[in-house]
Amino acid sequence: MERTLVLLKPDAVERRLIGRILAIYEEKGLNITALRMLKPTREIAEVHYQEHRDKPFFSELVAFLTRGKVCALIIEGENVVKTVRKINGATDPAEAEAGTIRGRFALSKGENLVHASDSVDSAEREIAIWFPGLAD
Ligand code: IDP
Ligand code: MG
Repeated sequence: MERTLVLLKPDAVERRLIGRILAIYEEKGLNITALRMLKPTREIAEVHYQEHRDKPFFSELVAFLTRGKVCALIIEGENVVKTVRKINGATDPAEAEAGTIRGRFALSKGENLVHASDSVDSAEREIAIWFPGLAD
């Protein structure tokens, strides 16, 4: 079964939106098969977002992800990578469809509540970072 790596970022935890967001994935019929709460180290954040290391917002992004606890999830289901990206909505909440998580609950392109892997390969790379015991 396909897997994806989801993060409920520090803004989601601070705003006490974990329960509502988890319910959205579950109501879709997806299975949450692993879940942990942790405050990411700088190293984890930098490896997770390595594709963005040359972007102007990289240091802001790492500071954001490491400022508090995140809720890391593995979600499984048919076409789960694409489906969760669709449920989350576009990166910029101003562009996100109104029914998506970012469209409903977020305003800021930086603080946009959720991360989800963008491909099956990314998912396996990211699962190895956040759930080293559950890597393939
Ligand atoms: P994604 O989360 O929708 O996959 P990416 O382009 O991979 O979007 O960007 C990763 C994260 O970096 C975004 O979710 C957002 O938190 C942050 N980010 C992206 N673009 C900007 C920006 O222009 N300014 C500030 N933060 C940004
Ligand atoms: Mg991305």
